[in-house]
This record gives sequence, C-alpha cells and structure tokens, in this order.
Amino acid sequence: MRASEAIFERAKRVLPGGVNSPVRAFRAVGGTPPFITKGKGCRIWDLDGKEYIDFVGSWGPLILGHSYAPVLQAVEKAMRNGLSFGAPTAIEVDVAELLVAMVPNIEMVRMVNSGTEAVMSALRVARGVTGREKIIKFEGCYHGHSDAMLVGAGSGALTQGEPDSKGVTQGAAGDTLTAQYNDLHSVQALFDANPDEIAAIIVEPVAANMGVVPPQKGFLEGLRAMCDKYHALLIFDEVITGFRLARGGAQEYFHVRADIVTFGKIIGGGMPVGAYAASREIMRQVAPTGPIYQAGTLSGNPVAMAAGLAQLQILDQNSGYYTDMERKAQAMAQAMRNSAEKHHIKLTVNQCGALLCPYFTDDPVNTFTDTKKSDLEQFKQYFHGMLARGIYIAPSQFEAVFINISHKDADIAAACSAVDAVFADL
Ligand code: KE4
Repeated sequence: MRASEAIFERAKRVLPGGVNSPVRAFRAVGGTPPFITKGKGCRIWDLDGKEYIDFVGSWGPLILGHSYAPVLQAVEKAMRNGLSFGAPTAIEVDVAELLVAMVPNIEMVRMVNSGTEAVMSALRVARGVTGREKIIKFEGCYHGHSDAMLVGAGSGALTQGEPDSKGVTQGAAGDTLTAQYNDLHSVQALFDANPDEIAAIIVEPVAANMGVVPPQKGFLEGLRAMCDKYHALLIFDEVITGFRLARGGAQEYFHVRADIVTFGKIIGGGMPVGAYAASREIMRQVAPTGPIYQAGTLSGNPVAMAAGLAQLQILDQNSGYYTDMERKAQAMAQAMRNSAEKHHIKLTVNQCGALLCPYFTDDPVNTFTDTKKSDLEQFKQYFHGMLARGIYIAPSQFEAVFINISHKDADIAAACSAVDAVFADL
C-alpha cells in the first residue's frame, strides 16, 4: 500500500484527516485507507493495483455495481448536452414520476443534493406544516450532518465517539429529543412530556448507522400509531433503505406508511442526489407554491438525474433483484455464524434485506445500547484481516455490510472464506 500511504500524507496536509468524509479515514480501525482508482462490478482497485471485493459500494449508492454500463452510457449522453443549466429539464420530471410510481404514499418529490439536505428539508417541512418545533430522533441513528440531527448521532459521529458535535448550538439542537430505537415506551415518554409540541418523529426504518439493527415487530407500527394519535408526522429516512430493502423501500417491506420520506444514495446512481417526498397536500407547502423555503443551485442536475434514472429504471424493471440480494445476505450472515461457532468467536450477526452486520458479542443486538457490547478490538482485527484478504468492508463497527446486485454467489463465497480464515486467527 505504498502509493496510498504516500498520498495519504499529502492528503492530511490539505484535507482534515486526509478525507472528505470522516469515516473514510480509518480512525476507528487504524492504518492507511487504500486510495481507490477504479471500480467495475463489485470490485475496486487501489493505487497499488490491489483488487478488493467491495461491500461498501460508496456506502450504498452502487447497488448495481461500479461502472454499470447503462448508467455510464446515460451519463455520457447527458453530459454531451451540457452539465447544468439552473433551469427546468425534462429528465427531472422523469425521475420524479418514477419515484412516485415506485414508492408508496408519495405524490410529489423535491430533488436536493445529498441525504443531509433531504433530511434537513424534510424537518423544515414537518415543522412548517404542523406549526410545531420539536423533533424526535433515535440515539445511534444518523440522518446526515445538519445541526438538529447531530444529537446522539450514529455512523461517523459514533465512530468518532462524538455523537453530539461541537459547534452545534443549543438553539439549533434544543428542539431535538432523543428516544431509544426499538423502545416505544421511550417515545411515549417524550410525547407525554411535550404535549402538542412534537412536529415529527424521524427514524431509519432499519437502523443502519449503528451497524444494522432491524425494527422489532410492532416498533414501526407503534411509531405510526403515536404519530396518528398526537398529530405528528412520521418521517422515514430511507437514504439507505430506499430502493435497497424493496422496490418501494421500507414502506413496502414493512407495510408501514410514512408521511414524509427522504432519499439519497441509490437515487443518484453514484452521483450527488437526495430527495424528499410526501403527499401533494404536504409538498405544495414547499416554495414556490407554499411558504416553506428550500432551494439548490444544482438540485435536479441533469447529469446526476441521468445516472439516477438509469439505475432506478433497472431496479423498477427487476423486482426479483431484491429476493436475490436478501438470499445472498442471509447466506453470508449464516456463514459468519457458522465460522464463529467453529472458531469459538462470540458473534451476533444482524441481517435485514440486503443489509447485514456482525457484532463481536454473544448477546442479541436489538438496541443502541446492545451495539456497544461488541468487542471493538476484535472488530478491528476482523476488519484488517478481511482487507488483507481483498475484502473491502466499512472501517467501522457502526456501519453496514452492503450486499449489491453486482455480488455473485462466487463473490459471497469468497468473502465467507475470508471470514473463516480471519476468525481462525482471531
Ligand atoms: P449524505 O448527506 O451523506 O448523502 O446522507 C446522510 C445520511 C442520511 N440518512 C441516512 C440514514 C444515512 O445513512 C446518511 C449517510 N450515510 C453514511 C453511511 N452510514 C454516509 C457515509 C459518510 O458519512 O461518509
């Protein structure tokens, strides 16, 4: 990894931690992150020419794999007409119409440029529509880095050990209340203590920023019931689960209706795209048709839309992909459990749809507190053992393993063999 080590030293002089997003810096696992030069299918290559089977997939967007030909062709075609106009384009309508067709319970969409922007906007809409100010989120869930969401945040904030960021003022985050995932009593207590003040609950339908913690039976349904009872809105943050759990995302997968849904990652096909969506009644409150302001220079960028449309069209036409991804995720999770038993490793593997996460503990992991039981030193050894064997997973216990369409059975088998070899050495 000589070339990556050399450029990482340069990078650290001009980029905080040498990266443009903290979790990429390997701070939780140590060592030098490989600088990636190329991706094709489920494989990526670093500056030293080392090949990896990629189970990060740019943190979820590349569900069809890297350099997927129809997506590249769509981008190439779009870019030849220009990169951006700051004016309406037909392809934005095509993407919005397809999102509305694929996702239950939404009638209108607004494109933005990231999941963070989608969530930030959705919170403003919820507050604007209800006239209320407080928001309930869950400890360990991550909804991007807008101030109000950097309270008890997961993902990189958790990896850094700073779930509440410096620079976030009481004014910005004082209306954010935190409950415990899979604990409806903790949510009820907040409604009891803040009657008629709660605008919305925002939840990751599968908590995929504290590792992977699926909703227990009745949890999402309970949130829906409380929002109905107290006239608050239910926001599903589907930046990860959207178009990954099912064609219609978590609403389809769990049969629970959200009032506002946020998207990112997959809808951009690898390009910077986010979106939020809801009923016409809610969305017409958004500027320019309503008093809730939100804007963006590159929102709906035609080249990014081309990438997203190409990827979404393929997912729309191949709903069988979802059972295939789930089958592979189940197989990998079970293989991990079998290897752990064979090598006497304390391990719990959570899996939901195409998402999975191993925790180095024998105890069940159903809450944020449970995730802290994982032996982080063992995770670190596991991570580096896998990387050395050409398996690229997220450099943090508090992230997911992303199974994509591009992973063939042989790729899953190769990863499971690496797991077995790594566990033998732990
Ligand atoms: P972005 O602003 O990073 O596009 O999306 C923020 C976001 C919102 N909601 C959920 C549920 C998310 O998972 C994310 C971002 N996910 C992380 C990975 N766990 C992004 C990786 C990173 O921060 O580099």
